Amino acid sequence: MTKRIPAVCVQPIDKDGVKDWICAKAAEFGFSDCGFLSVHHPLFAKQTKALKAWLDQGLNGTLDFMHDNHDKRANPALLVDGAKTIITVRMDYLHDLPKPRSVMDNTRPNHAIIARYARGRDYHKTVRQQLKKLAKAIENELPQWQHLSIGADKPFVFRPFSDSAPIFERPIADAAGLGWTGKHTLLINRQAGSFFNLGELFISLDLVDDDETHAVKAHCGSCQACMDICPTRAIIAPYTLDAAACISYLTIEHKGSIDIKYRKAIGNRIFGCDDCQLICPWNRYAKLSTVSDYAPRHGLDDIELTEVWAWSEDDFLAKTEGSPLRRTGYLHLLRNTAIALGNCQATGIALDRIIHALKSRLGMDRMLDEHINWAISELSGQDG
Ligand code: B12
Ligand code: SF4
Ligand code: SF4
Repeated sequence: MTKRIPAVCVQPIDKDGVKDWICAKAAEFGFSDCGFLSVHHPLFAKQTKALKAWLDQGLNGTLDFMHDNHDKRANPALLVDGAKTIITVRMDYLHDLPKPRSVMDNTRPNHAIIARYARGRDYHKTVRQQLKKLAKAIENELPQWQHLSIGADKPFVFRPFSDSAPIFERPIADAAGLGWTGKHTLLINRQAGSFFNLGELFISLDLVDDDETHAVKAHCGSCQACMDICPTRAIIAPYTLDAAACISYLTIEHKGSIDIKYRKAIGNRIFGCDDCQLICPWNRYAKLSTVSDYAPRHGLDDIELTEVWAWSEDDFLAKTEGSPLRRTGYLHLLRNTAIALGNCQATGIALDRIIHALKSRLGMDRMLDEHINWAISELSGQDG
């Protein structure tokens, strides 16, 4: 009698299986979550209207690029010819878990505070690099997906983005189910808080219906801790940020002089601000990053203001290579550090040394001089 060999029943993969496969692969490349949205989703037209209203109120400060490319924002298919689906991903960036519901950063006023996302390698590079790997992995799999009517038989088109194009990244992630939009305007995930970057991979595979949405329930409730803690009161209403008043904008994006009315509130933050996230109760669930690129470089998570102030331009270039800090430039980092030194706490010899160090840079640039003189006058009031 011949022995019967049981047939191995391999279920052919379906569309949902493809999405599960992609998300599992994304996890291998360091992404903690992943979702899908059609490039034709109705949110793009709606969000473009909301953006125009925001711009009409002048809440963008000097972020002039927000006025550009509204056609592409409203119709992301214009960004990548042939793209059908946006894969939206999150990458957690924390290296240390902050104390829940508290802003401890200000307890060391002589230390420079650099926003947590910016202490290691520039996320724009990391996220896009990992998305490209994901795209290549998908491309390799296409022969297995030919039986599905998702376009796997056509030439594969893809393009990765992370804060690198006129794309509504947070609303895309929100609609695809990666979390909800908090009153501070950032995306929050119930299991992981908000300390993550977002990225998108546009692909030509047709994986979702045009109006398909997986939005999750919002969980801010009656809380408004982020609005109350904001040092400059930049969250002017729930879900509305006056970017021009946000310390992140002032210290990273804004060129030239920083309005005196914000200088005390900036405290010792020399690049970005995390306060509205630090206080958010959902960040008690924040996750540590699994991606080594975010690990702090050059001690940027624990550095004295006087050390940054002493950097030469060559030091700046060496210590910020491949880092988001490059964006602000040497002069503006000095400007921010001058403000922070004006807000630091020192007496006696330490104070004399700081004032001496501040004076030593006078004459380098007129805008910087004005901040140095402000800092000296603030400090001079401290020792009496
Ligand atoms: C411009 C910009 C900024 C500006 C303005 C921020 C802002 N909130 O608009 C500045 C320089 C201030 C900034 C700061 C920061 N940013 Co930023 N920024 C962006 C950028 C490039 C565009 C955001 C945008 O479109 N703003 C325009 C406004 C109009 O959009 P909006 O917030 O969606 O506002 C609408 C909603 O509020 C909506 N609305 C009104 N009412 C209601 C009600 C409800 C219920 C809902 C849901 C919505 C809603 O209408 C508004 C008008 O359109 C994105 C990247 C990208 N391409 O998307 C990153 C991005 C949003 N930033 C990011 C980060 C990390 C930060 C900082 C935390 C950095 C830091 N530590 O210093 C801070 C946080 C400040 C804050 N509280 O938002 C991440 C956010 C990740 C996350 N978890 O959500 C992004 C996605 C970049 C990335 N790829 O990782 N940023
Ligand atoms: S990042 Fe800082 S300044 Fe900007 S909204 Fe949040 S708490 Fe306010
Ligand atoms: S602090 Fe409160 S209101 Fe603000 S985003 Fe977090 S839960 Fe929402």
